[in-house]
Amino acid sequence: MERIYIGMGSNLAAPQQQLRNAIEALAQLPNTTLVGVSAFYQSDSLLPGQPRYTNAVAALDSTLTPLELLDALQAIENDQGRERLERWGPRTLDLDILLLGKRLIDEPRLKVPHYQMHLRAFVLYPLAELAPATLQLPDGRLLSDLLAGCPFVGLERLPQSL
Ligand code: PH2
Ligand code: MG
Ligand code: MG
Repeated sequence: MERIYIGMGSNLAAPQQQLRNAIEALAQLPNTTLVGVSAFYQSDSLLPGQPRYTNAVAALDSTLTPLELLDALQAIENDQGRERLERWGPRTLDLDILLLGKRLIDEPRLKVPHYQMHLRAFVLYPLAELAPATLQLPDGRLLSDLLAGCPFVGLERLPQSL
């Protein structure tokens, strides 16, 4: 059993409701327990000209294999109307595997840790609500160090999330 962190994001079609629906779907995954969900955070899109995003992080324990988990997350994205028109286009739901225990995965379909998680305040601050500051990435970097290098700028933590 491994602790898994999932980054969730939406900037189309009632983003907060999209995240709530995704959380329900995560809780129903086979061989998986939903351990926690962060608050919701709003921020501007990294790509200009798109609606603002709502983001959160979920923690899971699961015995699914990494590719089974990826398939399950993509099925949830598709169920919630995800259209894959362009890379980084606006989306109803994005579910990204951030961390999978201490595994380092470099396969065509799946790279873990998420390659940009250390740069994204909308990932690191919700993650820090669920994980200890001593959390280590596979390369030994500490979550506390990533946070120190990524200021809490442009993020709005919503008072009421779920
Ligand atoms: N995801 C992107 C591109 N830009 N911006 C914010 N604020 N939040 C996201 O989740 C996000 C983004 C592509 O995955
Ligand atoms: Mg994605
Ligand atoms: Mg993403």
